[in-house]
Amino acid sequence: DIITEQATAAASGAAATEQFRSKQRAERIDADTKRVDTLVTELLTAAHDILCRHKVTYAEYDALKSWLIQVGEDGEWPLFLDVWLEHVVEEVAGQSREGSIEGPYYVPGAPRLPAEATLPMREDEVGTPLLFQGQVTGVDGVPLSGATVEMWHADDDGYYSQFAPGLPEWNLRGTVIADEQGNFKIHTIQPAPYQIPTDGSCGRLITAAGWHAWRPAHLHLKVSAPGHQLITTQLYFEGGEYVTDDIASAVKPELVLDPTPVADDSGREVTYNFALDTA
Ligand code: MBD
Ligand code: FE
Repeated sequence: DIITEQATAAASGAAATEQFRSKQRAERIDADTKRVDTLVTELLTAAHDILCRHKVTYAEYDALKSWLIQVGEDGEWPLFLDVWLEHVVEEVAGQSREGSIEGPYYVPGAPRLPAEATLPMREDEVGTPLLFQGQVTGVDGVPLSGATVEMWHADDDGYYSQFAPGLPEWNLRGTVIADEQGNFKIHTIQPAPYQIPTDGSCGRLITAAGWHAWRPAHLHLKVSAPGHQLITTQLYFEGGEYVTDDIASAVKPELVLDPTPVADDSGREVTYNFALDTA
């Protein structure tokens, strides 16, 4: 190919918006007038207070208006919300200490794979090979036969399949079915840090505010078993760039892996276990 399609914020935003619409959590919220009144009034009061305290001008108000309109046009609301707000929602939900945010790039229905498997990847997939292995048990330590470990992550260029052009549909995405003892061994490559697209509204905000645009390299996981609570989490790499300075504020110390080199130095491996609460 002479012309290679470039990754754009608008294309990845549109895909993330589409994904969100199709997988939106099933529970519908009943319009509770009191709750809506309380939350929206407090949000607006906080905004009014900022406008007053900083004497925000008409020019700044118009800049805000035009930026908000553009976020929607770029499809970047999922990105904006998951980077700057989801970590607090996750903390409040306080599901498990092992949990972390889902982010905008989860796609349900990745190919089902046996307990020891290699994630779908290109023949020439770049990156340090990584063996991620462990066991899924209940909090009581009882192995959960046939637990499901869904993993998805970016490639060595920081791109997610289905959200950047030119990648196979399920690249670096899989649904691994653990064995009778709840054990799994997932062969993949180590992802690279993820950069918020610089050519969209979120990128413009980051530049305008003088921030950096990076998340540390991470693996996304959803681990589940019948009768148990789902864990949605992310795992990071000890010493990796941005681990102490994640733009999405989603790193917790217990989520940082320290893989060791394998015997012939052909890659790295790490063991990480999951203990699921009963439903
Ligand atoms: C990501 O890859 C991600 O995991 C989050 C939370 C936000 C933006 C991009
Ligand atoms: Fe991610």
